[in-house]
Amino acid sequence: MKRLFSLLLCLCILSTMGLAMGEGEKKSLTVICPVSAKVEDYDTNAFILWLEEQTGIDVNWIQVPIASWDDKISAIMVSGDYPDVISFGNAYAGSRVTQQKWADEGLIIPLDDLIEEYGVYSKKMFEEQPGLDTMIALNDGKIYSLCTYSDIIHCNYSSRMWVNDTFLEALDMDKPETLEEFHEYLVGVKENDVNGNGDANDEVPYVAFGNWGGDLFTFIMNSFVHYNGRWEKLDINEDGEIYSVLGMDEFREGLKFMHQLYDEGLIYEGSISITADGCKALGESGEGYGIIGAITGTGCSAAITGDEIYHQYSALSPLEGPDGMRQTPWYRYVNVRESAWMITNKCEDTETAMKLGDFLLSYDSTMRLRKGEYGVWWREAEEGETTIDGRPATFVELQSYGNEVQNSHLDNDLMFYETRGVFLDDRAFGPDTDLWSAANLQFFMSEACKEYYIPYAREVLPQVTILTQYNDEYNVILTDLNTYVTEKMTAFLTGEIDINDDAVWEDYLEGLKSIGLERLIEIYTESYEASPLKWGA
Ligand SMILES: [Ca+2]
Ligand SMILES: [Ca+2]
Repeated sequence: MKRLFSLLLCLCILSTMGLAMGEGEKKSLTVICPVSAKVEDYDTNAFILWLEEQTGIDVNWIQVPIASWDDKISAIMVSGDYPDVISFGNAYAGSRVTQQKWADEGLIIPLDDLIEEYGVYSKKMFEEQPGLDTMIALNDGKIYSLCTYSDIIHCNYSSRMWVNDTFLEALDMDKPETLEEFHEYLVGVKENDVNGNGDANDEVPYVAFGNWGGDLFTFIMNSFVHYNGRWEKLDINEDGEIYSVLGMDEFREGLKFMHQLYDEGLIYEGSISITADGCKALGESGEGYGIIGAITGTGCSAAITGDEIYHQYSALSPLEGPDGMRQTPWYRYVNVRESAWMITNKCEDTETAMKLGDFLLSYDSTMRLRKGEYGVWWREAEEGETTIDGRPATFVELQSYGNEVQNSHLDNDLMFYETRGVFLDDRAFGPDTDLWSAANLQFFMSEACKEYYIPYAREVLPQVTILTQYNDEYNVILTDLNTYVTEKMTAFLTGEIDINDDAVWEDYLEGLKSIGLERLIEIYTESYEASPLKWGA
């Protein structure tokens, strides 16, 4: 039924487009977008060819390597010679601030009337995701860009820890539930030959690599304080007051604990600078024996995918701290990528620009954009094929992809509407039901979230748009603060400065003050009050 509905919608929009374009008249558009390093070339990409054929629109793609996007797009906008449509695709960091600026300057146009008149899939998305249209609106309440919606459960709960079950067994321990038990486990790994290779010193108790969700601090800090790991590290209490965790006694207690682990040789020293590849090399350095006792990271893929070693690891729930705190940050709004489809004031055919953007949000387009060619990378499920929880599946993945460069799908580029079902939940599970296999990595992470993290989730403060008049001031404080805090946290961790010394702590607090932490909170609070995004809504 769902399929039929989607097919009807598809026919409906195609006939509308055909009518609007007139007989034989080919529409054209110019679109600029950052291109993933995993995508070869839009001009020959299978998804793009399909898209242009389906819509009858000939698109001139201005492809910018994602690494140079920020510089390139700024220069193009300043030059005044910019195209019909700008998509920030997956280069969305800070894009809302930029979007607001361009809207204020009249470089991009409001889309509300165009959505009303031509929107099919955008309307459906806004209907299915209540509050999304309000959320992406700018300060004047109008929508200036369509967005990508990508509901990936492991992005919502990205602070995770993995422990080695074989080591736990060797130590005759259950999975740690408290910080104390976790400490006991790490000591056990350090002192004993838990991997059984005859060497008591080759195990690494705890390692982290500094990627998103995998940093050294976030998982453990959440046993002390509401720590979201984001740059501004602000939180909101039950009374709706916004505060910073950075000067709190509980935050200091967390740092003391981290320093203790470091001091006792339980944290891998290279954790501060290690890369994902470095972690993987470390995890695989045991020639068939597990090496790492505990590792943070979005998957444990970074260190322990591949062979049998992978099977030794499973997720660890948040740990209970000394005052009973036990939680994981819930990044509720991380699903939304703004600035994915902006129509500029240079665009003469706004109807075509709107219709193409709208079509990208359809099921058919999303599946091909994200998963690749139909029949090659995925197909519709047949009767009897079921999901991991036993429901009838919608689709079957025929090939999974990792970091290879390809030219069939667009990775995370451009714009799409990916519900949790489209991403994973409606996918057929099997025939390879080994959760630890590389092909099932998404299931592995998803199941871990459901079982180990969601029961302890606490929503983080929504990341709101800072009011335009405060932007520059805010960014200066934020950058200084982040540099300062990152440096201090590392110095406290290693003992370069003493976390147990009150005078040193006072000095650190003074530093926060002189950078302007109070002012940062003030600006954020005012912006939060003006924003449609509300914590706990
Ligand atoms: Ca050992
Ligand atoms: Ca050993």
